[in-house]
Amino acid sequence: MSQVNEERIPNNVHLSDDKKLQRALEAWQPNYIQWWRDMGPVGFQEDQVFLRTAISVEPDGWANFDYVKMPDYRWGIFLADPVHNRTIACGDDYGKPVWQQVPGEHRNTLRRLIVTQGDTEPASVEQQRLLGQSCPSVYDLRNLFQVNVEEGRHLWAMVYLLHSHFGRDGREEAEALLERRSGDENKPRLLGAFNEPCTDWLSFFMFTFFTDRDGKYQLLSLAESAFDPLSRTTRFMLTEEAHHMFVGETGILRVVDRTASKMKEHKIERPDDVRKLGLIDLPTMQKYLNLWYTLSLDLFGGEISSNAANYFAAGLKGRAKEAQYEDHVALTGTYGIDRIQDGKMTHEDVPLRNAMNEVLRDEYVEDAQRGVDKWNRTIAEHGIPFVLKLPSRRFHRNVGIHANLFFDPEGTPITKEQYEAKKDQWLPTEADKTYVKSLMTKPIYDPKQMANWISAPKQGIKGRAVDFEYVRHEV
Ligand code: BYC
Repeated sequence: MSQVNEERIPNNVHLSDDKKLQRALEAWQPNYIQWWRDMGPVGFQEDQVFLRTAISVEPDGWANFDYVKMPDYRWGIFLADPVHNRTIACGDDYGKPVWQQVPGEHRNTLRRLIVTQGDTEPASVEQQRLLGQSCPSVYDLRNLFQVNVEEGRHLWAMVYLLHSHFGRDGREEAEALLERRSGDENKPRLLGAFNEPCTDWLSFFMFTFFTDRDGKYQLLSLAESAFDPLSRTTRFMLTEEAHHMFVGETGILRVVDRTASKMKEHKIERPDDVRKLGLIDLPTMQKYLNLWYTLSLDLFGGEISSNAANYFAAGLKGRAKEAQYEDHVALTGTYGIDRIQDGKMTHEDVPLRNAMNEVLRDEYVEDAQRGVDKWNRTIAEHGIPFVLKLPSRRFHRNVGIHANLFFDPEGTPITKEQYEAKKDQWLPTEADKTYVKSLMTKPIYDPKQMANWISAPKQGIKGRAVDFEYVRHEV
């Protein structure tokens, strides 16, 4: 193991050269571990888990796979290598050199963006802390913990920036990141979706597919930041994020595959008959999809946003893969938005900068559709006439111009009464949640077994078999 990794906090940022910063982070570390023990996965803390740990940013050797007890995980600080002569990717200062330090005029805004990003990471661990108690297999249990420890590392990534660039208020924000709690009325997490319960595995797979994908797009957008340390840290976070979305995409694929194959085998179509076999029926999956997709759409912020315009103008956030666009200043274009005004659907052309949240959401929707298409191909391969659909982005929104209005999943405006009357067909009901949870009351800790409601994965992790003992759990 390299010298770097023998330090108390593994890093590639020469932490030992800055004793003050090193001491401050080493003082935060025990509080973080305490938070992990209090709010991380319930149980399993003394088990050996086969986990990937980031050890460098080298493309062909960045991770080490081995058994580790979660509280001993080596959470480290890794920034992607600097890009030589990197210049500002967008906005008013397009083409000027990027900043290695935070400019005074952007200090508050940058701190807020970093805190918002940082807040989602522990929030998701808190949301998922009970899932180990109902896992469908040891393979899935390990993937859950992999996601959890890496969200913990992403918190470290943001806390490093707060400590190294924002002085005392940065340190205070780092403490506050360990104090807010997902779903707590008095000290909730900052963004809506991160206060929603995620206590069954269908929700977990939807979350890692839809909500982690918001993470991907927000990180892509922050990777374009003129504040170079933020760009470098988010670029490396994206490497880990890919696995989280894989967990969601393949998780749902396996649920869909299991249900559709059994529907074919038993020649059944009615959801009740599917449930009699202990499987998750496709209309219920559609409801969970509707919920997590729309909660995740909210995470992009308002469609028309002066915040987004200011971030772009200042070069704090760009569009995903900003280089793919021709005009990086975006002062002239407009973006067409359909919205209800005075009770009527109207069309509005918004200055492009103010629509940057919507531009990012467009890319997200397209990417999400690609995964849904895969699920549908699997359903079709079994000859089942059912298609999962992304609902309209106006449906069930709590943030932006469609919030507090009523639309059906096709995006057609309806009355509150019509919405209330149909809501149970579109979103999971208490009865649906109870049913889904009833399938997961007995966790599977035997590596040779898989829950009835999900197919086995095609392959295991890092060349290991699917039934490898990914978690050595003492029952
Ligand atoms: N819930 O102009 P607006 C991830 C607030 S996920 C509650 O519309 P803006 C991960 C907003 O703060 C990625 N409040 O929005 C995934 C503002 O408040 P003020 C996380 C919300 O500012 C899975 C007001 O509404 N990263 O990494 O353009 C597992 C009007 O704001 C919400 C980031 O989010 C909401 N959903 O955009 C683990 C990146 N949305 O100013 C991890 C950093 C908006 O009126 N954050 N508000 O007090 C940002 O870039 C922006 O803050 C947002 C909002 C895109 C979130």
